[in-house]
Amino acid sequence: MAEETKKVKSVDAASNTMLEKAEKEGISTIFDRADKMKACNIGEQGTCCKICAQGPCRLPLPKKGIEGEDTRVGLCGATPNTIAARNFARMVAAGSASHSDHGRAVAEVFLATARGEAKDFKIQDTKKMVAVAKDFGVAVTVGEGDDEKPRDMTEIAIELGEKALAQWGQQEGEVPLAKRAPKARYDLWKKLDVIPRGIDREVVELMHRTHMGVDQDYENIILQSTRAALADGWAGAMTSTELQDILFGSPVPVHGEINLGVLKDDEVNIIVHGHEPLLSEMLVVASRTPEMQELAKAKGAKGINLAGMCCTANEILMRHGMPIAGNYLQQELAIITGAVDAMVVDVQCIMENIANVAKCYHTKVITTNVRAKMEEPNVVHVQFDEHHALDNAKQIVTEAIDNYKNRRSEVLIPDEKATMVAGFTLESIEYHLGGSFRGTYFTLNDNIINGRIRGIAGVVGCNNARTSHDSSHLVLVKELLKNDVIVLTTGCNAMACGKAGLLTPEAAKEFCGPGLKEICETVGIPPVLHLGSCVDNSRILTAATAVVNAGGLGNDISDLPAAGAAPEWMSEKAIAIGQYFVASGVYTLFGVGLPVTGAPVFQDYLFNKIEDTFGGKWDVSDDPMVIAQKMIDHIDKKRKELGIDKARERVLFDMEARRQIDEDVA
Ligand code: NFS
Ligand code: SF4
Repeated sequence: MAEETKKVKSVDAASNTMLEKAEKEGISTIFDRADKMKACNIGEQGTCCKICAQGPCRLPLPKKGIEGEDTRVGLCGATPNTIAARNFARMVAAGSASHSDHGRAVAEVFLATARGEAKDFKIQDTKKMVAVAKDFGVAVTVGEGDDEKPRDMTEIAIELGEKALAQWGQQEGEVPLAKRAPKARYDLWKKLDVIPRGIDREVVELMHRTHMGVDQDYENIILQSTRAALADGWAGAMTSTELQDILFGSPVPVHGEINLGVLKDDEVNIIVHGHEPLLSEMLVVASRTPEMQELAKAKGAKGINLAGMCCTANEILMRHGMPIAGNYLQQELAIITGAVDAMVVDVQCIMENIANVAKCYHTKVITTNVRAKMEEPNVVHVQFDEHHALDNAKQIVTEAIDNYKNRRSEVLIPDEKATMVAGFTLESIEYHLGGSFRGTYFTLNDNIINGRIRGIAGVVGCNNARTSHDSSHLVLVKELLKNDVIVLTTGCNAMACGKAGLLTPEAAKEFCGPGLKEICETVGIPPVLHLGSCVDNSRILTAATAVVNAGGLGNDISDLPAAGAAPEWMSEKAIAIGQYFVASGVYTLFGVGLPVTGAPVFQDYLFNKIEDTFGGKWDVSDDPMVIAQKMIDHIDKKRKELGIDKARERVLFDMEARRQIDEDVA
């Protein structure tokens, strides 16, 4: 672990205030547990196999390293490479399953809405629906020639819903959105036979192949991992993004506020935490009804304050400008303020310990999804059902209002909150950077070609309690900006950037190199564009494709001066995302560490050889400055290959400048 990333628990002042309060009140948080429990050295290397009862077979690297032939094998003879590849593959399967099952839930609600069975929902963006319907092969007109006219919107919606949902159970052929990739990429996938046939099928096959005694060729395991990962990025997750936009409205840039300071002393605070925006959309509606507002006032509160946490937060921010209380590592800390009257959770990234922390305060934890229950007695379950969505939402808001009076002593809400602009999409980037009349990616490409923008970075992903909260995110993003690399962000990185003031147009002046600064100031955009939640990483894929299609920067995503990173990753979803980025041609760097070090041959495949196949590859460093440097070097290499490398000098940092950065984040 790089020293500077371990120095402090968090670089976020609001979080540190809450950690002090936690200590004073004797509350255990993930930050304390990370200090006390060391990660397992063998698991960290990726070479612990526990897929059958003859194991766990543990194959750590010898202390002295491998001398001569590597003779390590498990009971069945599995090599470290097979074991690490299987473990890696199962992370891809779980990650892909998580995003995709979210997508399935969205598709089901979409279809129910189209059929008029989910009365509280209404399709918001019919223009986008028509565009997406075409990609799914749904007819959008009827009649021919002079008789051709637009098809009935309800019919389009129902057929789109059916076709979208059919992707999960599809057994042969291809998932429809794979064709959205640049032609060269699509052809490559076709040649390699990695285009997903159906979403569930690829995850099931990957689980089968990694069962005891099946696939024993790490390259072959990674091919199927690729197919499962593409079933996430270009099918399950992409479908979530598209149908959420159609159903709830495509985001446009909005102002919002972020950090624990958005909680209010004198209002009912409800935090929605998790990932699926289905219920939270309804909670937005419910909390704004006069009925609920009056009830809150009758119980002594000035109003109802709905704030988000983790990706659910990104969803309601993007579409409604609702405030965000914090990212992944702040979920316990929000409760410790003593001001959260209800924490409403759906699925994914919900720490089991929030129920324990809630016991020490008055906070009511409410689970809402049958897939994600908690056994603690202080947790209430209100099952979300799309057919009664508004009633469910009102019931939850009422629970929170009733709980307002139960706040115990010492409420402490940190002062910190930052303003930000979020809600960028494929479509809105086109609008901002292309102008409303031209409306294409040409202008962006021009500015990449002329060197004002050096390249594009996607910086995404989680927080991880093994590193200093938000630190690597910020060091990396600031370093990229200084070097004129525009940053696209999602997930918990987006929130880290928001808290640090990087999601404002004004940030350009302070943080960017001269070229990027000029562009951001002319166009009036922040240098870091917030594209949404983690399923919205699909927006990065479609934006990269739009850049390829606008011309002048090669024929494929792998030709672009672009790179991706997840400096504080922790979730299996991040591995699925990483693999679909690599398979889409992106150089992808992870922080913290990757569980492959115990299998040097397999590691070399992921970090080097795989590039010959996909034009993208994995890399790792726990030092965000090293990640930045590698991304910039890669961007420069691609610029050179494209013949647009003239007059670009990397800003070199002397020790003084670097020390300054460390002080800034500490
Ligand atoms: Ni992404 Fe979002 Fe955050 Fe990581 Fe979890 S909230 S889906 S998985 S921790 S970025
Ligand atoms: Fe051990 Fe092989 Fe069983 Fe894995 S599959 S636990 S290596 S015997």
